[in-house]
Amino acid sequence: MPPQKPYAFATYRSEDDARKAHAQLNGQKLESGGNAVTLYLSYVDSVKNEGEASVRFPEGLTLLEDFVSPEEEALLLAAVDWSTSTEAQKALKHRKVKHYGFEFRYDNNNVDKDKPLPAGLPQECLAVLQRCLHDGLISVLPDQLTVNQYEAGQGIPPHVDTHSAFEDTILSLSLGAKAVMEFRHPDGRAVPVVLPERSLLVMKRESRYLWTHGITPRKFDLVPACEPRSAAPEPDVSSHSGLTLSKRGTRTSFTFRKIRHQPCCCAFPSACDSRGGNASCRPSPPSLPCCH
Ligand code: AKG
Repeated sequence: MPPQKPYAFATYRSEDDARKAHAQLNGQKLESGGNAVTLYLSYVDSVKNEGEASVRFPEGLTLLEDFVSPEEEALLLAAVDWSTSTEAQKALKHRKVKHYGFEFRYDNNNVDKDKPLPAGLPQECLAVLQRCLHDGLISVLPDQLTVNQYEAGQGIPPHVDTHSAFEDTILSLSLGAKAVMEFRHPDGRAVPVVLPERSLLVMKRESRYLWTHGITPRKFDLVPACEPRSAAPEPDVSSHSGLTLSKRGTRTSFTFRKIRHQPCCCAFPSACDSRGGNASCRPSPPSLPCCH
């Protein structure tokens, strides 16, 4: 499936198979959820990968695959008790959210820094966070955790985490299922990043302060047909031979942040609420009434 194109390529083992498919499918109508589409088929001998311009990760973004084991993943997922949720959490009609350490307020996209929650971060997170410290991904332990649970079809609007609320490094651990997170630069560049289950996304500097990140609410993602399995700090996201559809499952993310107690003095004043810039780059509540 070439990106941004309304067509896909299918490869058949033999010319005979291709002819049969063409004869049976060309002009057929498909009905799906009230939408009707007609399939039009053409033959091609070969496909050039010219649409795959190289797209680099945003500066400061690192994806570490298999950061937790399947056993740790199960332990972390079991640590979240979804039966108790506060008023603020219930107000979110879409994905489920739970906060630890400090409540994240979706009305002002900030935290009440003088009102820590009675329980800190679940102790099940400690081994993972110690590994982050040991590997130099963070220099201090986070004190705020947001757990988001997305069913297929759910997402989170594009946003930059409020500069004045949190320090530089933001960690997001993906558990249970993969999803594609989209990063967008104010100049219009967009970089889709596949987050496999058990991977850790580390957002620092430009990727944390300037690029928005979000997950489009949909049931399928376009992912590389041969997923790169590399822990390289800035992989080339186009290093694949094509894209295919991946069905979304239930993804639970653990986002770890450190509360900021001094004004932010990042290198991105246009996006910095400490310098009077756009408070959080999140769409204002009236345009997105029930999400982030
Ligand atoms: C947030 O809670 O602000 C997030 O961006 C969550 C990201 C994720 O689900 O990985």
